[in-house]
Amino acid sequence: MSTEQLALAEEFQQAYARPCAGIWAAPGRVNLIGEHTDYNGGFVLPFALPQTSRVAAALRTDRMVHVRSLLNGETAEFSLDGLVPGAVEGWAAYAAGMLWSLEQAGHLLPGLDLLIDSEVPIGAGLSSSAALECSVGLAAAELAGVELPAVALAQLAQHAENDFVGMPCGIMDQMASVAARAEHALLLDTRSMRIEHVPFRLEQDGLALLVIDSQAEHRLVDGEYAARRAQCEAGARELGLESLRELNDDGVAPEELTARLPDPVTLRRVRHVLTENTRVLAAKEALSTGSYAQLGETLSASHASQRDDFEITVEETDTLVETLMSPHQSHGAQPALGARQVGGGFGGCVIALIHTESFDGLLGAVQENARQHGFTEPTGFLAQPSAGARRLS
Ligand code: GAF
Repeated sequence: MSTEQLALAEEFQQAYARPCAGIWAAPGRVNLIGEHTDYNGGFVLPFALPQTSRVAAALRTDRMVHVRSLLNGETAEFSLDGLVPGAVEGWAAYAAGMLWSLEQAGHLLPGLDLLIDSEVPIGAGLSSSAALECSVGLAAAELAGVELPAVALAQLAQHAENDFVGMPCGIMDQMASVAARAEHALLLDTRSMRIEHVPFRLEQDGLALLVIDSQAEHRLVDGEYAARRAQCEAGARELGLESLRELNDDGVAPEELTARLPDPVTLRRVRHVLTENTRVLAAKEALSTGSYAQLGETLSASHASQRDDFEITVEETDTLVETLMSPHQSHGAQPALGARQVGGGFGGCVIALIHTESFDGLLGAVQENARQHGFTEPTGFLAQPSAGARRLS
């Protein structure tokens, strides 16, 4: 056991006056590209972060669940009997929802004592909620003797988030958390659920992927995400399609949409999804062939499409992207090769493909720029594509 795992096991012992049966972990993710395509049957290309949600767990002999978080010191208690959406709220709803979802799928669970810790930044668009759901799901399934393939676990976690928490997300975050591989990005076709692990090692070329938390408030359960999803679904209906993905299958050019979608908002939303799916496949190709200039351009084009067509960026993230791409760096750094906002939108993180030696200079430049604009100072780190959910001990 690592020092961190020992510390979590000791905390469990203190909280519940008995040892835990094991520790499970599930990572947060960065989406390299493919935003708001997952609920449109499209493509996404995320990778897992080294930062995980970890849960120490042990079975109980009743049907009660006690879940404690080391992040805020709070404990929630509920019974699995009569557990319904709305019965548990706040952070604990993600854990309760996962257990509810497992039971809904016919997997009868015993009671559980759970202790949760996490390094995944919360509310930054790095999927702290999917990491929590998947770590709890993995722990509960294993302790209850339920064998679940990764895709089934991800789908149950999505069901928890959609129908217990009330966030109509797609499947990307949960799939990235359970199925990612170290040093690879995960190309996922969300319609067929086919996955391909794409080698993603930038160091050998002197490049790195910078993640910058804009610190701009990022809230997804407040209606904008659901509104975008509804607009996409309405667009598909208007075009007589089951999902907007079919536009890519049919080789429709973005310009052809203008005549078919008279409402300008619907036109912009649909155009984003169509062009973003094309960009995911282009990014995968660029990654596979080491064409980093092209990869960078594709990332920046994704940001522009999120800003102009999907309208989910905010001033803080637009400014971050502009600063990262600016050739006039005052900190002796080369501009990024490409940059874009990641995740559901309306704040959160920006990623940038950068020359590794420019890390300090670029971070300094965006921090100085944020101060000038009166924004909260952003923080940043270099992301390492890491392994998916697993048992640690
Ligand atoms: C959030 C959702 F949870 C994902 O399913 C996905 O739609 C993403 O926003 C946007 O690409 O992370």
